[in-house]
Amino acid sequence: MFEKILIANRGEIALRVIRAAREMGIRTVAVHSTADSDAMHVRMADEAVCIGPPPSSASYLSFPAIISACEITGAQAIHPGYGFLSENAAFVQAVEDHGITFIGPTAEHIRIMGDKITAKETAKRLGIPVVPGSEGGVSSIADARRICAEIGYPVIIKATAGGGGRGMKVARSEKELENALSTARSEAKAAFGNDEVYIEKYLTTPRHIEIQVFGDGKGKAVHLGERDCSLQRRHQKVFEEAPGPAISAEERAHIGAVCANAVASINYIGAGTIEFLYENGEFYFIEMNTRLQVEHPVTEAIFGVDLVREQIRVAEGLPMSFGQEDLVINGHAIEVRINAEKLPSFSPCPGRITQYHAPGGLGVRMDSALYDGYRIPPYYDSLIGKLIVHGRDRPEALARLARALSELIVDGVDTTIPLFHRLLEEEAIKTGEYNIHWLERWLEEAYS
Ligand code: MV4
Repeated sequence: MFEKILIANRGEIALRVIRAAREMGIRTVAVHSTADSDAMHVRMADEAVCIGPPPSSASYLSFPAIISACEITGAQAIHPGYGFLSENAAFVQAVEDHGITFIGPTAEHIRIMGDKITAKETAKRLGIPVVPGSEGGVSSIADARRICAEIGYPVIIKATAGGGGRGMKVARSEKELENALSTARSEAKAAFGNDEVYIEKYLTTPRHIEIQVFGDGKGKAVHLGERDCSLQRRHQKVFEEAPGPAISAEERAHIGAVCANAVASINYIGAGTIEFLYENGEFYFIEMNTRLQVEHPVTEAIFGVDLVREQIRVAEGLPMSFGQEDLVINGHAIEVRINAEKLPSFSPCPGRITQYHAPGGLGVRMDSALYDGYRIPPYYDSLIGKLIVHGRDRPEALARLARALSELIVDGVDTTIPLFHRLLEEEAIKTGEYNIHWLERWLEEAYS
């Protein structure tokens, strides 16, 4: 049993991990930059170690600083949260080389899924449905023309080293192909130092549906249904819900079993998310995330499980505390991301929080590291809280969200809270009839 773990992260996710550890009787070590000396995760952990100056590259991303903090405090394991080092295979390797347990998947699984072509090949081999397209990277324009003639236009060109929407180009016809290919290549080279690209059939109006999986690393795995995360702005999720309003119980059971079997067969350990585009009743794999995700609380709400606790358990070699038969959906959950951003530009808005009041009551969870007087530093991302609501059904969750938002006070900086008040008035949100393009189109109208 771990006696002490280190959390290599900050903000709400650091608190999330500290909370799970404390309930398990495990002591916690926070790490922080000099910009975060007053942060809540530093106060809430049992111990804290300053690991460097404000830029993440010199603190939250520094292998030697974090590994030294482990050695100084005697922490036996590291939880990476999300972002930062959570999907860095070289970090996992370094941690293990120092005899420390990484609370997450193996370096090898992270590496496979980090390369989008290898990820897709692996998914296909494991029986997961993928988007039609090139087998691996595309080398020549002739190659590209042949593939696109086969799959039909429109097509999308993606960077092998990409992800999160960067380095993608759509070609609507053969005329546009050559240009799209060379632009995608040079953008990929500039952004990732790797100009390899691959081609897929472009799906015009899909939903983003992701399946939560969890493995014990010993050939056992389960799925915890899907989340619909279609409401995004510039590849940043804004509003997430579970279950997906467009997914039937039969579809869930089928794609869920496919995903659980796939990760079981590779002895996957811990939490993972298999991302799909969903259109006309079909699922198409796009990527796998080998970490706990920001939006994991909606899944926790409807299944009544603690995913961080399970991550810690399996990292210790303990079995998962549930099997597939124990995982029954109860109601509906929605998360909205509260960012310190000024609308309509969504430009970051760091500064001092003059007043913070979290909503409460039945079915309300506020994951945030804010407090009265806290100064949001300008160095990190703008997520300052997640409001998660749970109801017996979707209408109840929506009503609860409106009620909870009306109680939430974040003064001193601009936030995305007003956006959600407006969003909840929309018919498409009430009915759940939206896709990956809906939010950007609505923002153009609503904020013009
Ligand atoms: C696509 C696509 C349409 N067709 N792939 C964007 C981020 C990356 N994870 C995958 N992305 C997309 N891949 C094919 N074959 C459309 C998108 C996409 C998108 C996906 C999910 C959520 C929001 C999106 C917004 C624009 C484009």
